[in-house]
Amino acid sequence: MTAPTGFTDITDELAAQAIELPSWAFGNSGTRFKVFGTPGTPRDPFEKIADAAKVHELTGLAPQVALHIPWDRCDFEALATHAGQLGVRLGTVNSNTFQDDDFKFGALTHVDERIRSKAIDHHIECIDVMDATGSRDLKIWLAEGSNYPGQADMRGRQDRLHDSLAKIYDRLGESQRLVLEYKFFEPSFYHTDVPDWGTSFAQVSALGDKAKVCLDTGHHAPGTNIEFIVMQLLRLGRLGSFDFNSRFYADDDLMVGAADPFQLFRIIHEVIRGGGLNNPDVAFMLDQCHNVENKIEGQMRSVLNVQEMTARALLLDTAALTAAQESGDVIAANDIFMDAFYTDVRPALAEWRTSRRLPANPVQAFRESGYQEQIEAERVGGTQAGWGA
Ligand code: LRH
Ligand code: MN
Ligand code: MN
Repeated sequence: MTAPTGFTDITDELAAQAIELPSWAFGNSGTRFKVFGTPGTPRDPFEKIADAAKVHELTGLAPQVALHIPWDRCDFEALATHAGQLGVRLGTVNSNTFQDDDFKFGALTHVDERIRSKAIDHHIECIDVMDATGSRDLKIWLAEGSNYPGQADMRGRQDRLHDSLAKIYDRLGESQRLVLEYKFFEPSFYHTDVPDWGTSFAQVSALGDKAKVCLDTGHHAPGTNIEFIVMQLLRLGRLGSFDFNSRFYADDDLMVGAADPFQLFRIIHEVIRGGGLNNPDVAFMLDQCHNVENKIEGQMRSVLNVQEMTARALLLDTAALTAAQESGDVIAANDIFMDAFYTDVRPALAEWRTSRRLPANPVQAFRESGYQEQIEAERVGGTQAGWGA
């Protein structure tokens, strides 16, 4: 089996790659129509970490796990110790202001000072959790907005958002960060208070250097050139993290690289171009739900998809591409770009994994490991990801 030209030159970058898994991907999830229960589903955060550690053990790609508060509320020091014993670390802490009746008309943007304080306090609690777990990033996604024109004072809400975020920002430790995630719709359908990268950028820029933007790939209108946004945020030094997933229609939260591998390739190309690959300032996270597929396998498939598209993007002949671009040779430039995308790196990656004492085929190794049978026998009454809780 011959590896693609240049494969040996990219193995250091591949070895350094680290992707953060979401704890909620291991819980039961579904749509507003039905949440399917799955045998073996974790009953608590400790079991979610165990499943995440299995993904890392078999792929070598996922050393960190993101938490969601309140879904993962527990003894966080014990959880961090448990994670360490299983060879992983606790990562980003996600706040949640979307499941409390008080926040029906807003949380950080609410007109009522009492409600805003409650929402700010929740974020302070999340930073307390970060202190206990040693996590660096607080990720804020807000479900706030309105459904009808005239329902809300959009401008007033923007001002209140700034005031609330500034209070949260002030509580961050020296090496902690805040990442603000945008989303153009849902659960609000007319306006969202942080709908796009520009709003997130404006809000985080007004806070300070420890505030960055989180880009969730499923949070854009269909047809959006997401790699352009990646390029721009890296250029501006404000890309803090990715929530990777893929989508056909809306915020589908499907396995990254499943719906549109070419888009993932294009995004990673811009990450590399902008110096964001294996750069600690840019966290690679997954934000997915596995409604019908096996959750551990779904997470494995996802990190392997990211790895595959990273390898292809690293193999791009950038010198030839630049020459073609600068000489105005449109066809040659596009050919060079597509050559990298069409390179099948799977056999080379399988061989390289074996050389690092990882299974050539991690999903098959998982199926042969007996882990799924073991958790199905041991865990009775698994919990939902939090969506239906
Ligand atoms: C919102 C979102 C956000 C939440 C997660 C569960 O759609 O992407 O990141 O924290 O889903
Ligand atoms: Mn997200
Ligand atoms: Mn989402």
